[in-house]
Amino acid sequence: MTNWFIETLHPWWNQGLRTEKFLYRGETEHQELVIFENAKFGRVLALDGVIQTTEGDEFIYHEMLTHVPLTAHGNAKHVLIIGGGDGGMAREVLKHPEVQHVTMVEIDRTVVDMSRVYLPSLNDGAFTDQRLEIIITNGANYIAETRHQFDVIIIDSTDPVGPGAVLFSEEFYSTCSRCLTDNGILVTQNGVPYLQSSLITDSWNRLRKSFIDVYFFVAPIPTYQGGFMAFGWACNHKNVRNAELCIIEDRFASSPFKTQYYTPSIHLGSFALPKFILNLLQ
Ligand code: SPD
Repeated sequence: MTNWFIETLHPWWNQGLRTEKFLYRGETEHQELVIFENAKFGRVLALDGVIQTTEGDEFIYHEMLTHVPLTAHGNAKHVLIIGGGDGGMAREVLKHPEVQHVTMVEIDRTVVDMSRVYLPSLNDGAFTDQRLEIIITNGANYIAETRHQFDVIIIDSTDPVGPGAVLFSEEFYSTCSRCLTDNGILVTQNGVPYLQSSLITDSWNRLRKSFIDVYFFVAPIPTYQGGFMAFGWACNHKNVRNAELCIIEDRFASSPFKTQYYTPSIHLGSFALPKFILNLLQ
């Protein structure tokens, strides 16, 4: 008999991935965690029935949410990741030699532990890097209480349901703004605009209350079905986003690491938004 994992994120459109084998299935303190194998995408991690990452296409998401802000900043020494329990975001951030310290605040210890066991290519050594500090707590509480300031804050969240909802709130964005250094950049996962149009409109309105420059950039990630995924960009300086291609190219050339999706041209091009997405910024 063929088994399928049916993702039921959207009320009118389901996505099915064939399950060759289940590696883990259980209720954590916060959510239902499932890890299984699929012949095309490799190992797949889902939370509360929603696909979070797959070995096959995770590189697009993790590269874009790290190399775009870090290369645009140019000298990010202190980076905060909210979420990121699978380790993919930390892996990409730590490719930047200028980064001195990464704080990863993940609410669910079991996601970190099971990703370490069943998805080792996601962190690929990041979990033993001396520059990484993992804190298990609620990201919104952490940011409200911390006295640290960060050059880049990356919100590697789930969709805005359950424990992830607070990470899309006006209050959370305002606290992030206070925790950024002068040229600091906040980036967020903002859903797939074609299917989750209210996410981008809501974040657009909420982020602009706390930041001078707010915009979005996009990338297509196959298992986040429905076309482009949008990533939020928020900064208190306008010129950080508008760095010229030659500057991004020079910075990228001086960092000797490999990518599978990110290039300086993709970096700039990802800010060119299709009209139907621009129409949502109102
Ligand atoms: N619709 C699912 C969006 C999931 C985004 N978060 C993924 C976490 C990967 N590190």
